[in-house]
Amino acid sequence: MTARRVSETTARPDVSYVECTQLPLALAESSAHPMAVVTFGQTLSSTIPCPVIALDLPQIDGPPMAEVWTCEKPVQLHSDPDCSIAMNGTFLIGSMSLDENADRSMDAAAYKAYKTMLHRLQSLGYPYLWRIWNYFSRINDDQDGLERYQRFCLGRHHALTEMLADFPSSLPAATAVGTKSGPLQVMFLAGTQPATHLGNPRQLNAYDYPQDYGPRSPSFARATLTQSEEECRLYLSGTASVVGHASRHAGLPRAQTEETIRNIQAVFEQAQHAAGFDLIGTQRQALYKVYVRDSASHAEIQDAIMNSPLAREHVLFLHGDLCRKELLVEIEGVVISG
Ligand code: 3EB
Repeated sequence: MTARRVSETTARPDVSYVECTQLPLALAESSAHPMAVVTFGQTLSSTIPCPVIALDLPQIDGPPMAEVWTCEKPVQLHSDPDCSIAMNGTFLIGSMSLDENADRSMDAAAYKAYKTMLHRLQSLGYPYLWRIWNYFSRINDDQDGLERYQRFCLGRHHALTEMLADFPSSLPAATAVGTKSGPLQVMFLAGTQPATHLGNPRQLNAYDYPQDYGPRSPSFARATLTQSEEECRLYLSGTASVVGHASRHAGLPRAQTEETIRNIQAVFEQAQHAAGFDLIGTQRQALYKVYVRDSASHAEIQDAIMNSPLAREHVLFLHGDLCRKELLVEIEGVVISG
C-alpha cells in the first residue's frame, strides 16, 4: 500500500499538552493560530478564540493539562448552533455537542451528530476524515434493551453508510470513551486531501466485528497516516486489549496494558510499511492519552506503561469508561516523525 500525500506542507496540525494555568500566556506568546482546546474535568477561566471541548474525564495525576491544537496558517472560524469549526484551507478541526433529551435515544443522537458533521465537511470542502473522538456518558448503561455504546455504533454506522464515500475503507482512526457526565461530544479532524487508513494484523477490523458486539459494527480504522514533504504523522485509535475480536485478560489491568502495547507496536509496524520509512527512528514527538476505568488499577497500568517504550513520551492519564465492560484501559496517541 502506498501512502498518499497531503499536499500543503505548512498547514500541519500542531498539538501539545499545556498546563491550564499557562494556556492564556502560551497562546498570547505564540504566533501559531489556535484551532481547538480540549480540557479534562476542568473549566478554563479565560476565553479562548477557538472551539473548546470540555470533557468530564478527570485527569488522574499531575497539574491540570489542556490539549492544544494550533497551526501556522491563518484560521477561519465557522460556528452554527450544531457545530464549531476551525479551518485553514488544508484541514479543519470541528466539535459538536448534542444534548440528549428524553425522546432521543443514543442511536438517534449519534445519527444526527454524524449526519450534521458529514454535511458540514462536504459543504465546506473537507470531505476526507482523518481522526474522530467520541465521548458520552453512561456508555455501558442499557437503554431500552440495548447498551448505549451499541446504540451509538448503530446511529454512527447508519449515517456513515448513507454519506461517506468508500465506506468502510475511508473510515479514520477514532476513540469512543465514556465520560462521567455531559452530552454526546464529537471532535473531528478532516482534510481537503485523503489520508491513509490502517488496520492491525493482530486485530480484526472493527468494522468487521461479528454481531456479538452489537447489531452494527464500530466504524473506525486502527490508525490513520498523513504524509507531507516535511513530516509523517500517525493518529493511533483508542487501542485496547482486544485480539482478533475478543477482549483478553478480563480483570487484569497490567496484562491488558501489556496486550494494548503489543497492539500499538503492531500498528506501528503497519504504519512503517505503509509510509515506507522508519517512523520510530525519526520520531520527533509523541503524545498519548491513557483512559483508565477504575482508579484502583491506575498504579498497575502506570507501572506497565513506565516499563514500555511509551515511558519516555508525554502521557496523560484520564478517568473514563471503556466501550466493553471488561476493558480496563485504552491508549490512543499521535506520533510525528520525519
Ligand atoms: C476496540 O478495539 C476497542 O467505537 O470508535 C476503540 C476505539 C474502541 C474506537 C469506537 C472503540 C472505538 O474495539 C474499543
